[in-house]
Amino acid sequence: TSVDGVWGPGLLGSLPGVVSGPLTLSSLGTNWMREILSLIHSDGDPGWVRSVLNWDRAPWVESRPGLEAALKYPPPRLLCSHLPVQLFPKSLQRSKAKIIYTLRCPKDVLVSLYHFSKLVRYFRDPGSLDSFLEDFLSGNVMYGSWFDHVTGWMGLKGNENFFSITYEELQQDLQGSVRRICHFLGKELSEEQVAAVVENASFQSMKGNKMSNFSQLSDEYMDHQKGELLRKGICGDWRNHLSEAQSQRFDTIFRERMQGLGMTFPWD
Ligand code: PPS
Repeated sequence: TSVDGVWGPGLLGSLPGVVSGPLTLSSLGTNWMREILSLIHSDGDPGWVRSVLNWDRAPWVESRPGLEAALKYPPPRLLCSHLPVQLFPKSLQRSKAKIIYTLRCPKDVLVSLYHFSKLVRYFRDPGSLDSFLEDFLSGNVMYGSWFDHVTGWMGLKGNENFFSITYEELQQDLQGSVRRICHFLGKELSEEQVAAVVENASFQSMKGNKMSNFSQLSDEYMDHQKGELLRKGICGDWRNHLSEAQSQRFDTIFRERMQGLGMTFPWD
Protein backbone atom coordinates (compact mmCIF):
# COMPACT_ATOMS: atom_id res chain seq x y z
CA THR A 1 0.00 0.00 0.00
CA SER A 2 1.06 3.54 -0.50
CA VAL A 3 -0.31 4.84 2.77
CA ASP A 4 2.95 6.25 3.79
CA GLY A 5 3.10 8.02 7.03
CA VAL A 6 0.20 9.07 9.11
CA TRP A 7 -0.64 11.63 11.72
CA GLY A 8 1.20 14.48 12.97
CA PRO A 9 4.34 16.32 13.52
CA GLY A 10 7.35 14.83 15.11
CA LEU A 11 9.74 12.02 14.79
CA LEU A 12 8.52 10.71 11.49
CA GLY A 13 11.73 11.67 9.81
CA SER A 14 13.62 9.24 11.99
CA LEU A 15 11.30 6.34 11.26
CA PRO A 16 11.85 4.70 7.91
CA GLY A 17 8.75 3.87 5.92
CA VAL A 18 6.34 5.38 8.35
CA VAL A 19 2.74 5.94 7.41
CA SER A 20 2.26 9.50 8.47
CA GLY A 21 -1.08 10.10 9.96
CA PRO A 22 -3.06 12.68 11.71
CA LEU A 23 -1.27 15.64 13.18
CA THR A 24 -3.35 17.91 15.30
CA LEU A 25 -3.48 19.96 18.41
CA SER A 26 -5.48 18.40 21.25
CA SER A 27 -9.29 18.41 20.84
CA LEU A 28 -9.11 19.03 17.10
CA GLY A 29 -10.45 15.67 16.01
CA THR A 30 -7.24 13.70 16.36
CA ASN A 31 -8.95 10.49 17.32
CA TRP A 32 -11.51 10.82 14.57
CA MET A 33 -8.76 11.12 11.97
CA ARG A 34 -6.92 8.25 13.62
CA GLU A 35 -10.02 6.10 13.19
CA ILE A 36 -10.55 7.16 9.57
CA LEU A 37 -6.93 6.35 8.73
CA SER A 38 -7.05 3.02 10.55
CA LEU A 39 -10.10 2.07 8.52
CA ILE A 40 -8.58 3.25 5.26
CA HIS A 41 -5.47 1.27 6.12
CA SER A 42 -7.57 -1.89 6.55
CA ASP A 43 -9.60 -1.27 3.37
CA GLY A 44 -12.74 -0.44 5.33
CA ASP A 45 -12.69 -3.72 7.26
CA PRO A 46 -13.61 -2.83 10.88
CA GLY A 47 -11.80 -5.88 12.30
CA TRP A 48 -8.68 -3.90 13.20
CA VAL A 49 -10.45 -0.95 14.85
CA ARG A 50 -12.61 -3.33 16.86
CA SER A 51 -9.79 -5.50 18.13
CA VAL A 52 -6.79 -3.18 18.68
CA LEU A 53 -6.68 -0.06 20.85
CA ASN A 54 -6.55 3.16 18.86
CA TRP A 55 -3.31 4.34 20.47
CA ASP A 56 -1.68 1.06 19.41
CA ARG A 57 -2.94 1.31 15.84
CA ALA A 58 -1.68 4.86 15.39
CA PRO A 59 0.66 5.52 18.32
CA TRP A 60 1.83 8.86 19.62
CA VAL A 61 5.26 9.68 18.28
CA GLU A 62 5.98 11.88 21.27
CA SER A 63 6.28 8.95 23.67
CA ARG A 64 8.78 6.09 23.80
CA PRO A 65 6.04 3.43 24.24
CA GLY A 66 4.31 5.03 21.25
CA LEU A 67 7.39 4.71 19.06
CA GLU A 68 7.91 1.12 20.20
CA ALA A 69 4.27 0.31 19.41
CA ALA A 70 4.64 1.92 15.96
CA LEU A 71 7.65 -0.21 15.14
CA LYS A 72 5.66 -3.41 15.81
CA TYR A 73 3.90 -2.88 12.48
CA PRO A 74 5.56 -3.19 9.11
CA PRO A 75 5.57 0.00 7.04
CA PRO A 76 3.54 1.84 6.03
CA ARG A 77 2.62 2.75 9.59
CA LEU A 78 0.20 5.17 11.16
CA LEU A 79 1.50 7.69 13.67
CA CYS A 80 -0.15 10.43 15.61
CA SER A 81 1.03 13.63 17.26
CA HIS A 82 -0.11 16.85 18.90
CA LEU A 83 3.30 18.50 18.70
CA PRO A 84 4.01 21.79 16.92
CA VAL A 85 5.91 21.67 13.64
CA GLN A 86 9.17 23.05 15.03
CA LEU A 87 9.58 19.98 17.25
CA PHE A 88 9.78 17.72 14.21
CA PRO A 89 13.01 17.23 12.35
CA LYS A 90 13.23 19.23 9.10
CA SER A 91 13.94 15.93 7.35
CA LEU A 92 10.26 15.05 7.80
CA GLN A 93 9.44 17.47 5.02
CA ARG A 94 11.73 15.65 2.59
CA SER A 95 10.74 12.17 3.76
CA LYS A 96 8.24 9.78 2.23
CA ALA A 97 5.98 10.14 5.25
CA LYS A 98 2.62 11.62 4.36
CA ILE A 99 1.38 14.25 6.74
CA ILE A 100 -2.30 14.81 7.38
CA TYR A 101 -3.01 17.89 9.45
CA THR A 102 -6.49 18.24 10.98
CA LEU A 103 -7.81 21.64 12.06
CA ARG A 104 -10.96 22.66 13.88
CA CYS A 105 -12.75 25.90 14.74
CA PRO A 106 -10.67 27.19 17.65
CA LYS A 107 -13.72 28.18 19.71
CA ASP A 108 -14.90 24.58 19.54
CA VAL A 109 -11.38 23.42 20.34
CA LEU A 110 -11.41 25.68 23.39
CA VAL A 111 -14.71 24.24 24.65
CA SER A 112 -13.76 20.65 23.90
CA LEU A 113 -10.35 21.03 25.53
CA TYR A 114 -11.91 22.73 28.54
CA HIS A 115 -14.14 19.71 29.19
CA PHE A 116 -11.40 17.22 28.38
CA SER A 117 -9.01 18.95 30.79
CA LYS A 118 -11.39 18.16 33.62
CA LEU A 119 -11.18 14.43 32.85
CA VAL A 120 -7.47 13.96 32.34
CA ARG A 121 -5.68 13.73 35.66
CA TYR A 122 -2.28 14.90 34.38
CA PHE A 123 -3.76 18.05 32.79
CA ARG A 124 -3.88 21.13 34.97
CA ASP A 125 -7.35 21.90 36.33
CA PRO A 126 -8.78 24.33 33.72
CA GLY A 127 -10.42 26.55 36.35
CA SER A 128 -13.26 28.80 35.15
CA LEU A 129 -14.07 29.05 31.44
CA ASP A 130 -13.11 32.71 31.61
CA SER A 131 -9.60 32.00 32.90
CA PHE A 132 -9.22 29.04 30.53
CA LEU A 133 -10.14 31.33 27.63
CA GLU A 134 -7.23 33.61 28.55
CA ASP A 135 -4.91 30.60 28.92
CA PHE A 136 -6.03 29.32 25.52
CA LEU A 137 -5.57 32.68 23.81
CA SER A 138 -2.08 33.08 25.24
CA GLY A 139 -1.09 29.49 24.44
CA ASN A 140 -0.80 28.52 28.08
CA VAL A 141 -2.45 25.12 27.49
CA MET A 142 -1.32 21.59 26.66
CA TYR A 143 0.62 21.56 23.36
CA GLY A 144 0.69 25.35 23.26
CA SER A 145 -0.99 27.99 21.16
CA TRP A 146 -3.65 27.03 18.59
CA PHE A 147 -2.54 30.03 16.52
CA ASP A 148 1.13 29.02 16.49
CA HIS A 149 0.27 25.38 15.89
CA VAL A 150 -1.92 26.14 12.89
CA THR A 151 0.32 28.79 11.33
CA GLY A 152 3.36 26.55 11.87
CA TRP A 153 1.94 23.44 10.26
CA MET A 154 0.08 25.31 7.54
CA GLY A 155 3.46 26.65 6.49
CA LEU A 156 3.91 23.23 4.86
CA LYS A 157 0.89 23.82 2.62
CA GLY A 158 1.85 23.23 -0.97
CA ASN A 159 4.35 20.48 -0.09
CA GLU A 160 3.62 17.25 -1.89
CA ASN A 161 3.53 15.19 1.30
CA PHE A 162 1.26 17.57 3.22
CA PHE A 163 -2.55 17.47 3.33
CA SER A 164 -4.82 19.47 5.60
CA ILE A 165 -8.49 19.08 6.33
CA THR A 166 -10.88 20.55 8.86
CA TYR A 167 -13.15 18.89 11.38
CA GLU A 168 -15.94 20.92 9.77
CA GLU A 169 -15.25 19.39 6.34
CA LEU A 170 -15.32 15.92 7.87
CA GLN A 171 -18.68 16.72 9.44
CA GLN A 172 -20.11 18.20 6.28
CA ASP A 173 -19.07 15.44 3.91
CA LEU A 174 -17.32 12.48 5.47
CA GLN A 175 -17.60 10.35 2.35
CA GLY A 176 -16.06 13.02 0.12
CA SER A 177 -13.39 13.69 2.76
CA VAL A 178 -12.47 9.99 2.92
CA ARG A 179 -12.11 9.96 -0.87
CA ARG A 180 -9.85 13.03 -0.75
CA ILE A 181 -7.71 11.46 1.97
CA CYS A 182 -7.44 8.22 -0.04
CA HIS A 183 -6.43 10.22 -3.09
CA PHE A 184 -3.70 11.96 -1.11
CA LEU A 185 -2.47 8.64 0.26
CA GLY A 186 -2.54 7.01 -3.16
CA LYS A 187 -4.85 4.37 -1.76
CA GLU A 188 -7.69 3.12 -3.93
CA LEU A 189 -10.85 2.00 -2.17
CA SER A 190 -14.09 0.80 -3.77
CA GLU A 191 -17.40 2.55 -3.13
CA GLU A 192 -18.31 -0.18 -0.63
CA GLN A 193 -15.01 0.18 1.20
CA VAL A 194 -15.40 3.97 1.44
CA ALA A 195 -18.94 3.45 2.78
CA ALA A 196 -17.55 1.05 5.40
CA VAL A 197 -14.96 3.64 6.48
CA VAL A 198 -17.71 6.26 6.82
CA GLU A 199 -19.99 3.94 8.79
CA ASN A 200 -17.32 2.73 11.20
CA ALA A 201 -15.78 6.16 11.78
CA SER A 202 -19.10 7.74 12.77
CA PHE A 203 -19.42 9.34 16.19
CA GLN A 204 -21.85 6.62 17.32
CA SER A 205 -19.66 3.75 16.06
CA MET A 206 -16.61 5.18 17.79
CA LYS A 207 -18.52 5.88 20.99
CA GLY A 208 -19.67 2.26 21.09
CA ASN A 209 -16.25 0.80 20.30
CA LYS A 210 -14.21 0.21 23.45
CA MET A 211 -11.05 0.17 21.35
CA SER A 212 -11.76 3.76 20.26
CA ASN A 213 -13.71 5.44 23.05
CA PHE A 214 -10.90 5.61 25.66
CA SER A 215 -12.92 3.55 28.17
CA GLN A 216 -9.85 1.28 28.37
CA LEU A 217 -7.62 4.12 29.51
CA SER A 218 -6.63 3.52 33.12
CA ASP A 219 -8.49 5.46 35.78
CA GLU A 220 -5.08 6.65 36.87
CA TYR A 221 -4.99 8.86 33.72
CA MET A 222 -8.63 9.72 33.19
CA ASP A 223 -11.56 10.24 35.55
CA HIS A 224 -14.24 8.28 33.70
CA GLN A 225 -16.89 9.39 36.21
CA LYS A 226 -16.61 12.99 34.99
CA GLY A 227 -17.29 12.41 31.30
CA GLU A 228 -15.84 11.00 28.09
CA LEU A 229 -13.62 12.08 25.23
CA LEU A 230 -16.41 11.48 22.71
CA ARG A 231 -18.50 14.19 24.31
CA LYS A 232 -20.80 15.82 21.69
CA GLY A 233 -19.04 15.56 18.37
CA ILE A 234 -20.72 18.56 16.76
CA CYS A 235 -19.72 21.85 15.13
CA GLY A 236 -20.49 25.14 16.87
CA ASP A 237 -20.94 23.88 20.43
CA TRP A 238 -19.04 27.00 21.52
CA ARG A 239 -22.31 28.92 21.09
CA ASN A 240 -23.71 26.98 24.04
CA HIS A 241 -20.78 27.96 26.26
CA LEU A 242 -19.18 31.30 25.36
CA SER A 243 -20.85 34.57 26.31
CA GLU A 244 -21.07 37.37 23.73
CA ALA A 245 -18.18 39.15 25.48
CA GLN A 246 -16.01 36.00 25.51
CA SER A 247 -16.77 35.37 21.84
CA GLN A 248 -15.84 38.94 20.91
CA ARG A 249 -12.63 38.76 22.94
CA PHE A 250 -11.78 35.57 21.03
CA ASP A 251 -12.56 37.21 17.67
CA THR A 252 -10.28 40.14 18.44
CA ILE A 253 -7.29 37.90 19.15
CA PHE A 254 -8.17 35.63 16.22
CA ARG A 255 -8.11 38.61 13.84
CA GLU A 256 -4.84 39.90 15.29
CA ARG A 257 -3.13 36.53 15.02
CA MET A 258 -4.52 35.27 11.71
CA GLN A 259 -4.87 38.43 9.63
CA GLY A 260 -2.44 38.73 6.78
CA LEU A 261 -1.70 35.01 6.69
CA GLY A 262 -3.96 34.51 3.69
CA MET A 263 -5.78 31.56 5.23
CA THR A 264 -9.50 31.02 4.95
CA PHE A 265 -11.45 28.70 7.18
CA PRO A 266 -14.88 27.07 6.91
CA TRP A 267 -16.07 28.50 10.22
CA ASP A 268 -17.21 32.05 10.88
S1 PPS B 1 -7.47 14.47 22.06
O1 PPS B 1 -7.03 15.65 22.78
O2 PPS B 1 -6.53 14.08 21.02
O3 PPS B 1 -7.70 13.36 22.96
O4 PPS B 1 -8.86 14.88 21.43
P1 PPS B 1 -9.25 14.86 19.90
O5 PPS B 1 -9.48 13.48 19.47
O6 PPS B 1 -8.30 15.69 19.10
O7 PPS B 1 -10.64 15.66 19.90
C1 PPS B 1 -11.76 15.24 20.65
C2 PPS B 1 -12.99 15.83 19.98
O8 PPS B 1 -13.26 15.12 18.74
C3 PPS B 1 -14.60 14.64 18.77
N1 PPS B 1 -14.74 13.41 17.97
C4 PPS B 1 -15.63 13.26 16.98
N2 PPS B 1 -16.51 14.14 16.46
C5 PPS B 1 -17.30 13.67 15.44
N3 PPS B 1 -17.24 12.41 14.96
C6 PPS B 1 -16.36 11.51 15.45
N4 PPS B 1 -16.33 10.28 14.95
C7 PPS B 1 -15.50 11.93 16.51
N5 PPS B 1 -14.52 11.33 17.25
C8 PPS B 1 -14.08 12.24 18.13
C9 PPS B 1 -14.87 14.40 20.27
O9 PPS B 1 -16.24 14.23 20.52
C10 PPS B 1 -14.26 15.68 20.84
O10 PPS B 1 -15.05 16.83 20.55
P2 PPS B 1 -16.19 17.40 21.52
O11 PPS B 1 -16.59 18.71 20.90
O12 PPS B 1 -15.57 17.58 22.87
O13 PPS B 1 -17.31 16.39 21.51
